[in-house]
Amino acid sequence: MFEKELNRKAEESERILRDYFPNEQYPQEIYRSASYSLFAGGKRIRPILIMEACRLCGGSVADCAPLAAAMEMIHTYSLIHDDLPCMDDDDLRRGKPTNHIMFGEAVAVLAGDALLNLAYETILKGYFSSASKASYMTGARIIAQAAGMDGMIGGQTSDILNEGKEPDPELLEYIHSHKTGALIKASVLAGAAAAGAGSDAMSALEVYGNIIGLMFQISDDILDVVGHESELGKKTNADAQHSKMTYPYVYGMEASYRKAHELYANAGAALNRFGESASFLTDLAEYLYKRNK
Ligand code: GRG
Repeated sequence: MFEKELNRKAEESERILRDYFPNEQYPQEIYRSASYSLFAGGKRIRPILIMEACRLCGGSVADCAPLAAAMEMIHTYSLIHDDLPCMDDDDLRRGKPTNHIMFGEAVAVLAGDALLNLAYETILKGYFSSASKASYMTGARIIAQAAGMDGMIGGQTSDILNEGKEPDPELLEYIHSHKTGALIKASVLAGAAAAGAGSDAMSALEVYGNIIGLMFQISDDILDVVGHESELGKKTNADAQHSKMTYPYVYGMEASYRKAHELYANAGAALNRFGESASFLTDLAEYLYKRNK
């Protein structure tokens, strides 16, 4: 039942992304490169979070579709750039050769840039048709901030600059909450904001967003150690090879499993005020906790 609903929402995200992706024109290579990564079969967790938080707070898909598309474009650009030789230097992503392997480094950099730009173009397009412009722009601002220096880019910078350092819990918390947690939390909050959610609902969703953001990254750290390349669609053991500041590195595997479980156990409680209508988000926390890809 949950899996069916998850697939339906992933397909809806796919449709929205296709609606906002431009038709190919000259120079075709950049359209092909951007589209190659955007439609490479991601799980679409972030747009799903946006749409579901929006619904939970009384909004509809129409209120947040451009924000959902923009978030996935930003996420995909970050993956393209993260895989570049100057960053994590990966040649497999979403089960396919990475963008720079297919199109060369220069075009991959440009495809990341193009997706980031398309994200903001999509957000601006959506503004004109949005029913509640102030709420929509609040959501847009949450996304922009989370993607920037006080969010994902800050986290990525710290991640790269601190490779090979001694275990440091404070640094780990900064890297995880910014590099990965920021976009996940922002997805929940932007969807809610687009629906005009009040401060109580926003606070509850912020707690939920923080919990699943950290849980998602700890699972990612664990999967990098024990996961399978064929299921994950990317190389494993990459964190140790780059001497990354990960949860298993700082706390060990046992404590990492325990922490991920503790976060999962608390995710549902954060949404108590919404009652049964939050069941999809509660189930999503379980799905993310138990994921193997
Ligand atoms: C280059 C500015 C810039 C930022 C990069 C995304 C990121 C920041 C780094 C990626 C490193 C990484 C693999 C982190 C783990 C968490 C994560 C973002 C996993 C990928 O997200 P999923 O599992 O991927 O949602 P799919 O492919 O399903 O969309």
